[in-house]
Amino acid sequence: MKGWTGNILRINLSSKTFKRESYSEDFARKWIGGRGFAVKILWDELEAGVDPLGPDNKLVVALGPMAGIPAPNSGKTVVAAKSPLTGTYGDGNIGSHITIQLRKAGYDVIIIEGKSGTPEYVFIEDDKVSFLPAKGLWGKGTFETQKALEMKYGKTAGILSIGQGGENKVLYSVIRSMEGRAGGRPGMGAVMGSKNLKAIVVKGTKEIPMEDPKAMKALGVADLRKVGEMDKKSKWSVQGTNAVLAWCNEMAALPVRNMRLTSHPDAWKLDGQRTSEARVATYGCPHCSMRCGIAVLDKEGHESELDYENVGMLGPNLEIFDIKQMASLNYLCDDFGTDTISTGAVLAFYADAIDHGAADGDFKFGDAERAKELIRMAALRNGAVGDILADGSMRMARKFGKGSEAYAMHCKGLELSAYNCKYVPGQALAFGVGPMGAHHKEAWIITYELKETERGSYGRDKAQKVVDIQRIRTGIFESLPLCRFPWVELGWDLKNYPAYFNAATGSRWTLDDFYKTADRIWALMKAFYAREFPNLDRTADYPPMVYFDPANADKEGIIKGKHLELDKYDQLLDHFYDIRGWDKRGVPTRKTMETLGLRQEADELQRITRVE
Ligand code: PTT
Ligand code: SF4
Repeated sequence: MKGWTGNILRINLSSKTFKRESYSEDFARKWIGGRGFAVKILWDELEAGVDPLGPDNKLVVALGPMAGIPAPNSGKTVVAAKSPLTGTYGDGNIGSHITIQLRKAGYDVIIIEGKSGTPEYVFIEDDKVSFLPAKGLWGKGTFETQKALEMKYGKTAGILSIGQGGENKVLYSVIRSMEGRAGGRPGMGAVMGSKNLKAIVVKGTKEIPMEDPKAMKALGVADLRKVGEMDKKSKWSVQGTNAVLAWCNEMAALPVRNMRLTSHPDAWKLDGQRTSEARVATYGCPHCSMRCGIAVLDKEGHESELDYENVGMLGPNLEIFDIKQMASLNYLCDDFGTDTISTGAVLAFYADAIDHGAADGDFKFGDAERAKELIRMAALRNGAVGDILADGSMRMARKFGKGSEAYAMHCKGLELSAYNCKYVPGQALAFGVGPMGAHHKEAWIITYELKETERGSYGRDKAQKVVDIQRIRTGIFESLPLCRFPWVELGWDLKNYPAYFNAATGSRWTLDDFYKTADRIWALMKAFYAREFPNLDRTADYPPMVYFDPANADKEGIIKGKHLELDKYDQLLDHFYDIRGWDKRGVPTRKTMETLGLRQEADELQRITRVE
């Protein structure tokens, strides 16, 4: 087998043992790598109902045939587990030196099982694994942890670590790497913390296997240069992801005040031009020629790396428009290792629930100093307030009651990213149907929808577009895995990706092969959800109910009086299920699963819930 290492490293933290296992070429070609490997491994190895924060959950670090090879933006790693936030499959895609080092150590996958008795980190050096005490690291933030491990193992060592958020099992804690990378929104940091695992460090010395290394290197290096030239020409990385903020504000799609409002006159204070002007450093992932990590100084003088989601959720969504204060909230999330998107949503929901008399408390929109305290309290689970905030919006709403469930802005427990879908039905569908919850990484159709379609329409074309984008993102970018930005932001031709894959693996795949694999992965992700929640129905695929409430419609501006309509959303959902071959509850049918080569999985699912 060329292109893949064919090896999995299985580490058991309870017994302090490890073993190298191989996987077959059939497995590699059926699941590609990254998310594909992770969802299949977790489906096979986890019993339904397993405690996500117990020793029987497993953390999977998964790479694929493009990971770490010289090709545009190939420095990404998938981290996955059963999520403590949503109770189903969860993953994240993180830029890290671990992508390169793990492949050089001879592995495509690490499976971490069990739980260490005391805080530890693991050091993987080619075929050796050491279990080392995390004394001196446990209780520390991610910046200090990363620095200490870099001092010991070198700047290019592959390092994944957690902060106090993960240690204290904050349900939306992430895994961090390098200066400003973060991944695993649905609580992958908490899964590490529950295993008493502070960090994973990897160093490898072997060659990454490729069918024709010389040809692949020539192609990849030339293309990295071309992507860099396209970026310079388009100037995309001057503002990076935050270029979209001004557009969202103009289009009435910005999250403001717990997504109650869709634009704000002060939003310009945080837009791409302002964050770019405040830049003091630029960071990025390995193997990238369009680095997008813009760091600014926060109120306390720390470097804080900003992306659009961070700015949108910690700025306008909390009605905080002071760039330094917003950057302070972002820095704290990074240091504690808690997700910026969920943090912004949780705090906004808390302020909204207090406003509406559903919760007691003293937090108000716009209060940056109190927001800092609350982020700290959540990360440390300080007191009853810290504890409830650490559990995320869905559980907060269950506790608060009094109708607050309607405006807790999550789907399946995962908080919405920074696109306010008050009157954007296609993007609302993209959030609603995500088997992991509401994450723009699955399908970001908002620019297409607002630029190229009638905004308020619920046509089949929108459902088709959601499926098309899900196929591209999961089949190519989450599974090879690679960063999607050359394609999304610079228009780098998708046909380049089968060319890299074929050069690395000696295959003759076309884009359709990736899309078919993506459908298989998606069907299994939704089957995973159905196995965990056998009584599911289509309401699991609805966006927050406040979007359907006429009283929530904007009182002024370009979408004045507009809101989503439930009967029409149901029609859109029917189109989506029909295109995917899922039943009216949103469960893949037996025919669909069998066509995708998932007969065994359909049989297993049938033992737990109805498979039509
Ligand atoms: C990603 C999510 C995003 S998506 C952002 S900003 W974005 C937030 N970033 C956080 C952060 O920072 N610190 C923190 N404590 N929490 C954070 N949570 C949020 O996490 C990220 C980039 C970005 S920046 C995006 S869009 C793209 N995402 C990709 C993806 O999902 N898949 C893929 N194949 N390529 C992608 N390229 C881009 O990567 P999650 P990163 Mg990320 C500080 O992890 O869980 O997927 O959530 O990994 O290396 O930091 O790169 O406007
Ligand atoms: Fe990382 Fe940004 Fe480069 Fe993508 S574009 S690889 S997220 S630095």
